[in-house]
Amino acid sequence: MDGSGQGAAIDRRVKHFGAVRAIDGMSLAAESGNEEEYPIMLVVHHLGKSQSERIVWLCEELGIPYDLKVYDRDKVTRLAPPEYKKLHPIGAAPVIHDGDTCIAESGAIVDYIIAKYGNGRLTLKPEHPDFAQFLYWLHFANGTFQPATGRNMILNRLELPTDNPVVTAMRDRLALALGSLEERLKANQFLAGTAFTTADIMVVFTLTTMRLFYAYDLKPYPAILAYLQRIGARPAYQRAMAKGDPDMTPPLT
Ligand SMILES: N[C@@H](CCC(=O)N[C@@H](CS)C(=O)NCC(=O)O)C(=O)O
Repeated sequence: MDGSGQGAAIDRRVKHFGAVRAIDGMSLAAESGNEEEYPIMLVVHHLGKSQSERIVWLCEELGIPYDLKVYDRDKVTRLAPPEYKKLHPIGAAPVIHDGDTCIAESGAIVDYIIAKYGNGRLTLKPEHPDFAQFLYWLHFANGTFQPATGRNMILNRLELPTDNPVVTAMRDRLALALGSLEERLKANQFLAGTAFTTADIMVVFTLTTMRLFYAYDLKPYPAILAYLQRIGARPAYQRAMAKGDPDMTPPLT
């Protein structure tokens, strides 16, 4: 290897991440015909049953090479183990490394990977008629929907009376979020419209795996359930779930 060009990039993957993973990454790049475009290998640190599944799924949708490191949650606290907490000062999943760069926060990581390796895929340009909708649902995921669900999860653990005004207000907020998703998906195949985008990748965790932590009912939302069937049929989603959480049946119903 001469220290420059593709040979150096391949060598680096082997050195950093081990031969088996490097071979996996190279074959993925070869399949997508993008070896030249992806000289750097990402490391996705996935905490079991967590929002980092979004990043595994994104990499699978894009067909980019990446090394997956899976960490189990602490059995008692269900939090990330100490080795995960050391990865980034925020101590929460997801975290990625891209060479010397380390970033956390799902939305930031999704935007980073799309900007660097997306080649215009899974996003919409400002000229696109659905651009505003795309941005809205992309940010709705962690700006409104996931916080609403998380607050209900915590309140549920406190076992407060069901008529407690805070409990009622938070349930109403979640119902409003689910109702707006239902209305959107009644009329559209995906959240941005006809195109599958990172808005879908951001929202789906809260509709699926999050229900293992707060088991809200999706039966009143047939359009959401039909959407989840479309998501579950995507080969990249299936691959991501099988790699990241092989013991979990994704909650799609
Ligand atoms: N807004 C953050 C949320 C990060 C977060 O709360 N991650 C959870 C997993 S879903 C976590 O790491 N929990 C374990 C812990 O806090 O130790 C993001 O989207 O990245």
